[in-house]
Amino acid sequence: MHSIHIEVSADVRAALDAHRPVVALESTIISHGMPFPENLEVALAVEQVIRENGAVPATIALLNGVPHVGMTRDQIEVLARAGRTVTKCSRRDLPYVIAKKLHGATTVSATMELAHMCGIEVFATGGIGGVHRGAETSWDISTDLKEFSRTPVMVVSAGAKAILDLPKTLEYLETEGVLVLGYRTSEFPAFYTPSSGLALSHRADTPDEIAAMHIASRSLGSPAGMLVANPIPAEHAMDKQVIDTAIARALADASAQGIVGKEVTPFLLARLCDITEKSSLTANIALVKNNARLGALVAVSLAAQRA
Ligand code: PSU
Ligand code: MN
Repeated sequence: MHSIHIEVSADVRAALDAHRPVVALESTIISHGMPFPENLEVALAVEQVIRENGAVPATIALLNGVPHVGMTRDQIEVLARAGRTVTKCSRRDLPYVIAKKLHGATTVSATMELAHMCGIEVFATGGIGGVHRGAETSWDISTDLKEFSRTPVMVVSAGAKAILDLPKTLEYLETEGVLVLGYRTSEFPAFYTPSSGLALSHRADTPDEIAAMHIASRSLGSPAGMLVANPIPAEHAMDKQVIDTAIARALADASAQGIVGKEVTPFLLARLCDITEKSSLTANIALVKNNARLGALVAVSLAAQRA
């Protein structure tokens, strides 16, 4: 068993001890995914959506090297104001940030790992990392994808952004034995738009079905997590032409400026926000809340089915 100290907030601790529903939230979306002050407003609003739907939110980050699961408003504000100066922390970065006693904002992979260590099984976010376009030469494949194969946490997301190579991302997940479940859709959603044209093999139409599949996965003893792909609601979706053009420009800028490694995703997210004059941010906020709601409903169902 692990022996590292994790600072679990009192409300999250109480919920876990009583087997009540808890939903994990990541913090890179706060520090590196959105500008201040919208990032702070969204982080707090998303927690509220989870509470309104019957679960306890557990925002995860490292403060002075200590992993925190469940954070206060003031702690979230520290990350929101610090923005991209906080260390973006994927699984490989955790030992460094812990030993150096740094602040770290957790990506999907590190959030899954810390959530799992605390017994949290449901995690809601916006988009996951994936196989980048040009990966056949750059080898840029997010460690988020590998994490799904070894950590049994369900992640509710709006699919993956078309800054990525979506067909390769789905192929990678299939190779790693990860169930990708469309929620009320048979297509993989493309984050800002509800569809990518890529068919999914599996779908679910109710939170109960999703929870039952997670229970089945756990009862098989599978180490794998699950990706629940929840499309952006139609009324908040962006125009495909507008977002595709913005993505092409952002990718060209990244390439011209020689952006590589862990800087790629934050750079692209910030460029998209600028290029679209924040209309991408408005869509992003709507879909994160939508994912938080579904995450809470699934966590509630999971607790009920196990009771
Ligand atoms: N995609 C988004 N928004 C985000 C991220 C990805 O649409 O905020 C963040 C998540 O924290 C994700 C991380 O885990 O970026 C992936 O980074 P990379 O591509 O460097 O693995
Ligand atoms: Mn990468």
